Order: sequence, then structure tokens, then C-alpha cells
Amino acid sequence: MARLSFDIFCRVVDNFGDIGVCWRLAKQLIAMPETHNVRLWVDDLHSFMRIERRIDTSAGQQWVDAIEIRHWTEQPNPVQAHDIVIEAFACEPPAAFIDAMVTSNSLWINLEYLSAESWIETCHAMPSTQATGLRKYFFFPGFTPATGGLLREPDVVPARDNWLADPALRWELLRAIGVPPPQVERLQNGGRQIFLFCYPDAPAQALVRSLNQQVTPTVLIVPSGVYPSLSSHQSDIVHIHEMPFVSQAAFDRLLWSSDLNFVRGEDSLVRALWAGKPLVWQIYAQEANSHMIKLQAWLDRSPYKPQIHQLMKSWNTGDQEAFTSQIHDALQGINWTQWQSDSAQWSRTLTNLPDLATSLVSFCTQQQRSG
Ligand code: TRH
Repeated sequence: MARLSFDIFCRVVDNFGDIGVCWRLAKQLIAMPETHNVRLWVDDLHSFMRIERRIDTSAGQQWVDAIEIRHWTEQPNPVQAHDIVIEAFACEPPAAFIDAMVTSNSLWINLEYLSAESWIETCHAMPSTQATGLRKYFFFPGFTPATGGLLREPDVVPARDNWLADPALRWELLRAIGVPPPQVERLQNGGRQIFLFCYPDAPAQALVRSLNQQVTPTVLIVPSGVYPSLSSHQSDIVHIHEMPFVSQAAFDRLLWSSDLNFVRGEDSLVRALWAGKPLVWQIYAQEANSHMIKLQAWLDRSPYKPQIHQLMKSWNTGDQEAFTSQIHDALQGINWTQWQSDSAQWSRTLTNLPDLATSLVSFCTQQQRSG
């Protein structure tokens, strides 16, 4: 079997999703028997270091977990292009590198943003004609078999279940991110753990207001800098814990062990789906509210009841008043158990889809065979 070598280009436009997706993809590709080399080009090593502590922000070239990482600067040193070049989110490799791709006859993949809209099925794996003669294709992640699928390591479900089977690991993780011992004890006694990763315009105060009315106490875990003003709303019922940024592996475990996850953007949404717990998604805002169309497309694919659709829309439009009562209702009795079982069921259904890295490798292998 001829093994594949990949270049992945990542431009950090905003936040952590660009590098989050590229780093997960790089790690998954290097673990596959079909892969020989992975070289990841990143323009912003400081953002990268927030989610991967081993990154040396001053290094032009470094290796982490057998992945070569290059700082993508204005004038990168000339190198030979690998057989497959993945351009994440249309970030456009440098002109000199495209020349090197022509010399290597590289296969060029434009990895697109995730969407649940049905039009992506017709664009997925379509060619994009290049004046250079290079073979270039669109590759769309998605929620159906006619797309590239979702990023998922083959062992994510057993890894999650094994980790959850040993509660001591959960308490250890919570202590490691600095949750005070009395709050860990609170969770051990049946308190609710909620993870909050959102954008600054989310109605997070309405969430806390509503949680303050609940009988069950909450430990609300918020990554540092995500919603700094929220801590002033802390009460006896709701403890707000601001945590330091952690590795993707620890991030995933926090999602696995929380009762309810608020996630945002692209990568944390997918990880919350693998957690199989109730989730509230804040989509990345786009011009002219086009993100609301994407949100609706995603909701339409979900098994969630209309009340959860409404709650998700209020979270995304910032409707504090509506969200306060919707989240209150969603956390009650049968509504909550329904939300839990729908989430677990959707997670199971989605794990039956081919995952993105496997789809990508089989697509590239086919293209390489056909020349
Ligand atoms: O940070 P984001 O809002 O990124 C966004 C979206 O991807 C959006 O779609 C995109 O267009 C925009 O960037 C440019 O949300 P996202 O996608 O969930 O990425 C967060 C990443 O950060 C994810 O890989 C998880 C990781 N992370 C950690 O590893 N540790 C942490 O402590 C935290 C808080 C996040």
C-alpha cells in the first residue's frame, strides 16, 4: 500500500475553531496506517498553544506527536510539497507553495466549514478547475453519508465510556482545573455540572438566573475569558468556576462528564455530539443573519422537540427573557429526560456515519489511483 503524506494549511481567522479542527484532523491522520507524514502549517502559534501546551511559539519548525508543525510566515522556506495538500477553510496556500504542488503533482483538497444544509451534498467532492492543471476538490464535513462526515476518532465512544466508568477520573480532572473541593463534593452529591463555552452575546445571565431558581445546585464551568462578567451572578445555588484553557483531550472529558454542554462554533459542537449529553449550540455569527439558516438546517436534522428548537434559537438571538423560561422548562422532569435520551440517540446515530478523516483518506487514495 502506498502511504499518503499530507500538508495541512491553517490560517487562524478568529477564535480556536480553525486550529481546533486542523489539529484534530492532523492527529487523526497521523494515527492511520495509510498515512506516512503530516505537516501542519499554522500562521498563529499563540492561539495554537492555548489548546496544545506543547507548542513552542518561537519555533519555525517543531514536531508534536510525530506531526511536523511549521510556522506559516509571509516567506516560508521552500520545501517539497506532499502528495496531498489540505487547505482548511479556503485559506489559500502561498503562491510559491502552489508552484511546489505543481512540481509534486499534489492533490489539493479544500476542506470546507461544517454545515447541515442539504446543498453541501451536491458540492461535496466536486472538482474545482485550476489554471495550473492541479487536481483540486471541495471536501465538505456534514451530517449525512453524502458528505465527508464528522471528525471522530474510531475509539471515541469506548474511550468516553471507559473514562466515565471510573468516577475518580472525573473528580481528578475537576480538581486539576481548580474546582474547589466543596464544589466537587456538591457534584458527588448529585449537583448538576454545566459546561459553558459561548460567544459574548449569548444570554448567559438568563441561564444563571434560571439556574438560581432550581432546586438542584449547579457548578457552572466557564473557560477563562469566555464570559468574565458572569461570576458576579454567582449564588449559593450556582457556583461559577472559571477554568484555565486545557488540552483538547481534557476539553472533551469535561464535555463527557457534564450534564449539559453549551458549545459554540464548529469543533466543540461535534465534540458535544460525541459526549451524547444535552447540548445548546451557539453558531458562529455571519453577515445578514445567514447563520440562522444554518442553525435551522441543523435543528431540522436533530431529533430535538420543538421546545428545544425554540430554546436554541433564543440562545442564538440573545433573547434573555424567552431563554430564562425555556431553559427552566427544559430542565424539568420528562422534558429533561426526553432531551437526554434524544441527545444520546443522536450521538449513537451519528457514530454510524463514516468519519471525516477516514472519508478523506479513502477519497484521496481513490484519486491517487486514478491519477
Ligand atoms: O473557538 P470557536 O468559536 O471557533 C470558531 C468556530 O470554529 C467557527 O465556526 C469559525 O468560523 C471561527 O472559529 C473562525 O469554537 P470551536 O470551533 O468550538 O473551537 C474551539 C476549539 O478550542 C475546539 O477545538 C476545542 C478547543 N478548546 C480546547 O482545546 N481547550 C479549551 O480549554 C477550550 C475552551 C477550547
